[in-house]
Amino acid sequence: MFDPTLSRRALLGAAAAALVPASHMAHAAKTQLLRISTPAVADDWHAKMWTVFKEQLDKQAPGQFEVQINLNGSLFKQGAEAVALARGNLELASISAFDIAKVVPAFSLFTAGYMLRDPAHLMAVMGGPIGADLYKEVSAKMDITVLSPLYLGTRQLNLRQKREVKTPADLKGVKLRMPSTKEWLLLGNALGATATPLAFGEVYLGLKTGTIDAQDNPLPTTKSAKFYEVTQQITLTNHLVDSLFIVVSNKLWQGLPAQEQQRLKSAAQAAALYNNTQRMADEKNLLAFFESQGLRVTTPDVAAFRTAVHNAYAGSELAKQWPAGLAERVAAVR
Ligand code: KDO
Repeated sequence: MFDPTLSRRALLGAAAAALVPASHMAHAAKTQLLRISTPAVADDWHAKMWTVFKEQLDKQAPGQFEVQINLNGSLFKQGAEAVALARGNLELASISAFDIAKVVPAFSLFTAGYMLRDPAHLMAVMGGPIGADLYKEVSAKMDITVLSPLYLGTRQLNLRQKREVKTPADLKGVKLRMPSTKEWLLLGNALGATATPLAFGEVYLGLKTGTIDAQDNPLPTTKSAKFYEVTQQITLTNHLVDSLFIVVSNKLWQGLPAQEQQRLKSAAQAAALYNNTQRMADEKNLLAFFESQGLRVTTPDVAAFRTAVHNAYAGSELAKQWPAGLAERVAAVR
């Protein structure tokens, strides 16, 4: 229906816009859009960290950046972010070692089970000279710049039904959901299960309906994505100290003045620190929560899993692509 008040307001708005001084228009045009895409659910720490990122930028450079946070893979689906960044269709994302390994084979070392000891080891490796060298290769080959590594958590098995799981042999025939790349499938099979590819957004329903028997994720994600509602057991395999990398498109990065680069980097580091702190605290406390929800928490023979996984990787095509001595250098980092 025709609303005279609205139309008068609209006309006044248009008139006011026409009177905006040119200097202000120039300022408005300078605002840099930062599109972020992540498959993470709103409640997970690596989704919430982007608000920390945004708040820090808004404080340090008011009006300079427009930060647009897209969750649940709503802008780009899981795994598609790196290509979108390289093409300049996306400015920022948190991508995994698995995503990077598709283009930089050395990175697949960090997709291997039982390679990193704990979050401190991960951050020391990725924040030190090994990380710095690899990031140069990432920038050259993928057209993205790593602003900060972060800790996604230590991956644990989460089963739809209760089951005795002591060694990898006990997972024979278990359809263990993994993301779809060959590096992920290798990990799932190395654990003794039948790795079954499925996107993150479909895991809840897959567990509910029984198209898959299990999934593996760090405990904070098993909570935030509510997988505990449709599963009965958590088995503490600790098989992967998992990482993500906050990355920015070189199309944006290389055109930014040094001060703005510094602001983005510092906001990314603040976001990563927030994520890491919250996540590690959660990992200490969540088992009690899962038990209160009726899940059984079990401890398998981790040494048996470690040996089987190491053997599986030792004979793999993937390991042939690891630069000589890199695994030893990683292990020596304290
Ligand atoms: C997953 O699909 O299991 C995974 O944990 C893989 C990670 O690399 C990362 O993509 C993560 O999902 C998403 O960020 C959702 O938490």
